[in-house]
Amino acid sequence: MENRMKELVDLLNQYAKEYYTQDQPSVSDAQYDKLYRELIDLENKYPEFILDNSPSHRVGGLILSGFEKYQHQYQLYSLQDAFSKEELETFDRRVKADFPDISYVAELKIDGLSISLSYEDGKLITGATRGDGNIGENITENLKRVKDIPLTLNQMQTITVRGEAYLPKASFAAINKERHDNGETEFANPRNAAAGTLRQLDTSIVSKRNLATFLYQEASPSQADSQEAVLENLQSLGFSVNQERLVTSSMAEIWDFIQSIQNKRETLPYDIDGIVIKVNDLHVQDEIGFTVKAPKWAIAYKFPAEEKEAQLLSVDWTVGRTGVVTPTANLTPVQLAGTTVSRATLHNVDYIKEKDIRIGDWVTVYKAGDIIPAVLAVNLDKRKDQPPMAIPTACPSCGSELVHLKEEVALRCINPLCPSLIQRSLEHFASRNAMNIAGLGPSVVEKVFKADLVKDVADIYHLTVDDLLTLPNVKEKSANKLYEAIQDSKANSADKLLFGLGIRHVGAKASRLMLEEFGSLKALATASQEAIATIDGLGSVIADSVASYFAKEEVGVLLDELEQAGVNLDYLGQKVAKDAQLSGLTVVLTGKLEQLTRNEAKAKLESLGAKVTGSVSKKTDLVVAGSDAGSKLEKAQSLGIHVETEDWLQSL
Ligand code: 1X8
Repeated sequence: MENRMKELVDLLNQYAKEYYTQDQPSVSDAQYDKLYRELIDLENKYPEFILDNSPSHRVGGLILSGFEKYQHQYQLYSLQDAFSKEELETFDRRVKADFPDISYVAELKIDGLSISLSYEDGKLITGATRGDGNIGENITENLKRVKDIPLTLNQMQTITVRGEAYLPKASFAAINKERHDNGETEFANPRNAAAGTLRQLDTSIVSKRNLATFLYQEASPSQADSQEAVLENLQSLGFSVNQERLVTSSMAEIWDFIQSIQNKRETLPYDIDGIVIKVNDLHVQDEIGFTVKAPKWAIAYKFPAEEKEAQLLSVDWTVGRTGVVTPTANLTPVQLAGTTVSRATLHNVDYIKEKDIRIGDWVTVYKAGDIIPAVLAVNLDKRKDQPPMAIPTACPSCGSELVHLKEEVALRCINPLCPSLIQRSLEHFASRNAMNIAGLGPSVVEKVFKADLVKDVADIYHLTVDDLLTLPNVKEKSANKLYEAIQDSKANSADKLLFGLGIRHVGAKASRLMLEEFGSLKALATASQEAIATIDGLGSVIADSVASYFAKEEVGVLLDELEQAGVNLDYLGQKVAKDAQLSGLTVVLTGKLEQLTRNEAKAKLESLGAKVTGSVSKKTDLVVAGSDAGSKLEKAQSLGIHVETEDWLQSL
C-alpha cells in the first residue's frame, strides 16, 4: 500500500507540474481525477502513510483567524532602479572598475509578490510575505495551496529560497469576469489580485485560483558559485524557475535583451515590470556587498509605462462639485497593463487644445501611476480630416454658459443651481470624511434630487422616512437606516460640516485647524480674512476662499437652516479630548487595520483625546498595531512602549 501511495503521489505531482508550469499536460483531467481519488481513498484507509508531499495537503479549506508576523532569518533586499540605458552603463562602469572581468545574469522582473520559503530536511516549513524585508507575514497555509510550490524537495535540504508569486494574466481575466458577473468589484491588475488572494483567511480560495511562482534566489548560504548555478539548483530541487535569461559580460548585449523582452512583453502569460541584472559570480557579489537597503551588485531596469494606441470615439463632459467640467475620452477598447481600457481622462480643456486632440484621432493611452488611464498624445500620421474638437460652451447638465477663467486650465459651470454640481456637492457632504451619512451615495442622491426632496444640504435634514419610501426601489429597512444615519450625523463635530460644505481649497485638515481656532462655525463665519490667515498651517488662499464664502447672504441662510434642523455647529474635538480616556497620550498607528480605515482609527483616537503621530519615539505613549506591522512595531517593542490591537481600539 505504501508503495502504491508513493507512486500515486509522484505521478500526481508530475502531472500537476506539467499542467501548471509547463502548460502541456500528458493526461486528461479525468485520468488525473481518477488517480487522485484512488490516493484519497488510500489515505483515508491508511492515514499513517500519508506523505508530506501528497497533493491532498493542498486542498481542504481552513479558515484562519489572521496571519502571524514572521521574522525573516535573512533580510529581503530591495533593488536599485534604473530607468535608462545611461543608468545601466553607469552601473556597469562602477562594477567593472573593480572587477573588470565579471559577467552578469539578466532575468525577468516578475510583477507579483515577493515570497520567502523555508524548508527543513527537504520539507516546507514556512512560507512568508516580504513585509518590510525583516518582518513579513506567515502565510504558509496559503502558499501550500499554490500548486507549483513543492511541499517537499528532491533532496533533504535545509534551505530558504526567495521568489515571486504571481497570477497568470489568463487567470486574472477569468477571476475578474466572474467577479463582474457576480456584481463584485474587480481587481485593478493581476498583482493586486495575487496579493488579495494570498491575504485570504479562507485557504480554499487560494486553491481555486491559479497562483504560480518563479524562484530566483537562495537566501541561506549557497553551495553554488554563480547565480546561474543557483537557478539550475533551484530547478533541480523542484522549483519553478524562469527560463528567460541571459548570461553575458556585455551591457550592450543586455540592452538588446531588454529590447527583445520588451517587444514580447505582452505575449508573456504573466506580467513583468522590468529586467533584473545581477553580477553572476557569488563570491564577487560578496565582495561588492550591500547598502542598507539594496545589493550593490544588482540593478533593476524598469520598463517605461505601457502605452497603447486607441481611437478616440467620443468625449463625455461631466460637472464636478466645484463646477469644473472634465472631459473623459471614450476609446476603442485596448488591453493595458492587465486590464481592458475603454475610457481615459483628457484632463482639461487646455490639455485638449494644446495637443489639438480631435474626435476620430488615434491617441496613445497609458496608465498614470500604473492605475488611472490617461490620453498621452495624438498620432498625427493617422489623422484624416477631422475638425478640431468642439469644446462645449454650455454646461452639459444645466445648459448655462461655461466660463474659462484666466489662469485656470479648467472650464467651469458657475451656476450654483446646476443639478450636476448640486448632486456632486450633496455626495461630498455625505461622504465618509465629511458628515459620513452611510446610504447617501450617488444613486440615492440622484433620487432625492430628482424627486425634488433635496436641493441643498439643509434639505437632507428635513427628509422623513415617508419621503424616502416614495423613492424608486427604496424599501423600509434601508429608508429607516438612512434616516437614522442622517439623524446621527447632526451630532458631528462642526469640522466635518465645514469640510462637507465643499468650500474651494478647504480640505479636512484645514477645516479642523480653523475650528480648533474659532470653536464654532458661527464664529468662523464672522471672522476676518486676516484672522483666518494667521492660523498655523493655513495660507491666504484658503483664508480668502473661506471669508468670501461666508460673506454670501445665502450661506448665512443655509447655516441658520442647519442650526434650526438641529445640526451641531460647534467644534467638539477638543472639548471631548480634555477629560477623555486617551487625553494627553501620543499614539502611533501601524500595520494594516481590518475593521476601520486608517482615517477612522485616527479620528477615533483623536476623539478620545489622543495625539496621533507618524513615527515611534521615546515620546510615544502607545502603539496600535494592525497586521503586517513592521519596523514601527519593532521599535516600539525595543523602547518598551505599550502595544495594543485594533480590537482594543474598537472596544473603546
Ligand atoms: C525582485 C525580483 C527579482 C527577480 C524577479 N522578479 C522580482 N520581482 C529576479 O531576480 N529574477 S529580484 C528582486 C529583489 O531582489 N527585490
